[in-house]
Amino acid sequence: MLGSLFQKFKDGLRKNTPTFQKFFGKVGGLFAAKLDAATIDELEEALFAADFGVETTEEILGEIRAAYRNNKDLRGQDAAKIGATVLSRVLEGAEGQFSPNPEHHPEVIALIGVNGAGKTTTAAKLAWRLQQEGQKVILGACDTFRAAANAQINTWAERLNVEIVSSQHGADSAAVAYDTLQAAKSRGYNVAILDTAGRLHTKGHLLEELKKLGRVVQKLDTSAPHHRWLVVDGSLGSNSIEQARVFHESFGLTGLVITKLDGTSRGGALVGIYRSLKLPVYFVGLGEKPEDLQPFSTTAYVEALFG
Ligand SMILES: Nc1nc2c(ncn2[C@@H]2O[C@H](COP(=O)(O)OP(=O)(O)O)[C@@H](O)[C@H]2O)c(=O)[nH]1
Ligand SMILES: [Mg+2]
Repeated sequence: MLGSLFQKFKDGLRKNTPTFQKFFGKVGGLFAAKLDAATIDELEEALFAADFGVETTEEILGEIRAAYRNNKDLRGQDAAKIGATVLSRVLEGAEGQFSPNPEHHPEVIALIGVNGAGKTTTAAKLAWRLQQEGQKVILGACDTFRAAANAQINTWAERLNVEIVSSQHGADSAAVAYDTLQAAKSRGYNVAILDTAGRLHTKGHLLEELKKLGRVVQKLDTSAPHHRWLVVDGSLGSNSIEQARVFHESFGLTGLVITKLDGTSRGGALVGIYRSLKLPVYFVGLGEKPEDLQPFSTTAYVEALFG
C-alpha cells in the first residue's frame, strides 16, 4: 500500500530530524502542547532542518503566526494542519501520472541525471512495475561508459525477467538507444526505458551526449523521447536544485523521479525542487527493492510529513 511505503519516508525523516519529530510526532513533544513565541521560532528551525527551503518555510510559518495571533491556544497539532494545508496548495500539479500513449511504438522514457542519483535502479524498478501492470517493457543500457554500469543493469534485467538491449563497454550510447527502439518496434514492446550515463569528462560533454541520444532516437520517432525524467537523489536535499536547472535548460525535462527518500532528513526538499522547476514528480524511490519505487502521491507525502 502507498501509505505503508511512505511510512519509511516518515520514519526516516522523523528519526533524522528530531526537531521535526518534536513538533509533529504524535507522541509527546509539542504535538498536543500549546505553542508560544519561542516554540514557534523552534518550529522554524525544524522546517529548515527538513529542508523545505526559505519560500515554503516562510509561507507555512506566516500562516502559523497569523493563526497564533488569533488564538493563543494554538497547539502543535494545529500547526501540523496548517503545514499540511500550505503544502497541499504548494504541491498542486506535482503529481505526475504515467501511462503509455498507445500511439507511441514504443513510449520512450529517458532517465537522466548525475552518477549515483539512482537512474539504473530506477530503470529496473520501473520496468518491473510497468511489466506487473501488463505493459511490454524493454530496457536500453545506454550507460556504456562504465563497464560496471552495463553489468549492473543486465543483472537487474535478468533478475526481474525484463528484456534488455545492451552493448559493449565504450560503445556509442546513442546507438544503443537506437537499437533499443528498433527492437521495441520489431518485437512489439510498448515501453522503452533508457538508462543513460551520469558522468563524462565534463558536464558540457554529458549534455552533448544526451542531446545526441535525443537526435538519434528521433530518426525512428520524431516525438521521442516522450519523457525526459531527471532522477534526483532526494537525500542530497535542495543542493540538487541547481543541477536540476542545468539539465532542464539544456535537455528540456518533462518530469522528475526523486530517489532515496527512505531514511533522509531532507525530505522537505522535494517541495523546493518542485517549486523551482515546476515539473511533475512521477515516481519516488523509497528503498532498494523493486516495489520500493512508487508513484508520487501528494496526499501520502503530506500525510507522512504532517499527519
Ligand atoms: N535506499 C535507497 N537507495 C537507493 C534508491 N535508489 C537508488 N538507490 C541506491 O543508490 C545507489 C546508486 O544507484 P544507481 O541506480 O546505480 O545510480 P546511477 O548512477 O544514477 O545509475 C545504488 O546503491 C542504489 O541501490 C532508493 O530509493 N533508496
Ligand atoms: Mg547507472
